[in-house]
Amino acid sequence: MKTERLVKLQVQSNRLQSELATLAAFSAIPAPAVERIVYSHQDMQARAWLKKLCASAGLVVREDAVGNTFARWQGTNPALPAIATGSHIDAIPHSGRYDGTVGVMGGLEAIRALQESGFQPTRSIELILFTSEEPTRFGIGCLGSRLMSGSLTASADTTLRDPSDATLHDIRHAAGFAGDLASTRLAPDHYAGFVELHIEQGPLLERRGVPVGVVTAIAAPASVRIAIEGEGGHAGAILMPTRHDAFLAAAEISLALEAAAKSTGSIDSVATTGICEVFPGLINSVPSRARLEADVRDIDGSRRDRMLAVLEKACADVAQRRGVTVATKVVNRDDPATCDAGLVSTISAVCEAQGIACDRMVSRAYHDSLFMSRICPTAMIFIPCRNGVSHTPDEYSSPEAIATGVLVLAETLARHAGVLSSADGPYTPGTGTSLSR
Ligand code: HGY
Ligand code: MN
Ligand code: MN
Repeated sequence: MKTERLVKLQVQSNRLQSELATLAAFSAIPAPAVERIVYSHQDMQARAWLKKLCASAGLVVREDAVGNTFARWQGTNPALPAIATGSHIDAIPHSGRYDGTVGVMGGLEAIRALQESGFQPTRSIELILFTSEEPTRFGIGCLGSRLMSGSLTASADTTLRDPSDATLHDIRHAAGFAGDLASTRLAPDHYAGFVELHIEQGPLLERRGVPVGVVTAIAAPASVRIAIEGEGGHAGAILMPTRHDAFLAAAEISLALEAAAKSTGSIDSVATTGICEVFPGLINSVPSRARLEADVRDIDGSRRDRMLAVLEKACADVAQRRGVTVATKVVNRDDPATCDAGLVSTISAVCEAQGIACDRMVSRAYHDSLFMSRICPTAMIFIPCRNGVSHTPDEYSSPEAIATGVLVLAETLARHAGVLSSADGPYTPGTGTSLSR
């Protein structure tokens, strides 16, 4: 089979950098920090700006009932399932400008580079902006891709509430996204494949001096809400032996979770108590209530579940010993994902053809790819970020690193968007065959 690499693929790095800078400015807090909470004014401004950019690239744009946004480059055979790419633009408070946005703006740039190289896809190529990848507003990550993949049902419309106690239903309608939430669900054969470009959010690629990571698996995330009821009272009058201090119970539980993660025997086990609220939160009042939210992950689902079991036991022990009540609620407990071998081999083949070093690796962060893998062959391309830092204002990935990731993404998409002539029959992703133009 005649194969040739795409030539003349030019990533317009200056255009991409200026767009990343523009996107970063849609923020609720001043630079260099970024905050762009889903459906916020800044998020809606950024979405409007991005939709215009996609339209000016000749892409057909549509949004679903929760705001997942799809920008399609129609292929010559639109009946074929598209190959997709994309990521998220929502940003947690006090975060940086590259998490997610590199996958959205880089995906758009990959499409424009292919257009400008004269490539004509047979299978459509679609850019996806996923709604609410971060758990900040609704307490669960990957809201948009969970709904697309059926990992979350339409009941979320009323069960998910934000800190103001407004429902997802009311908030999305106020943002202009109407329609039945069930309509966000995509059929398993809707896409031929999905490839997400993302910063590594870890130090390995930079430490090894390798420009591209080919992700083979995505860690299994779980999050748990823990409510602790103790007894409050006067910080001076209540004697220590009679106290039922809710915060100290919370502290013991958090330390037990840390010990659970450190004692599994694997470096892939991680756990964080990222939220701790204390009531009444006054210096001279013994905490009567505390609320924790814990994030527990591992690349191995059963090892992750063992950590959850240790956490549950620690909650029961602390409740009994300290005379407090502890209620736990598992918000999500997701399986890990294995990336598609065909797409992984295509990305590796593209790197080889381009003379770009690449390493295979796991993703310790979760991504929308975790849920896209439930409905289509999925893989991820990682690029290095400085000191492995992410979710902070000094998150940084160089223009060169980003351009390299876009180049690899563009050619990977092209190899799966082209379909061999009818004599060869339609190309099915997973074989990793490169395609003639
Ligand atoms: O938390 C995560 O892994 C992702 O960055 N939301
Ligand atoms: Mn993130
Ligand atoms: Mn992300």
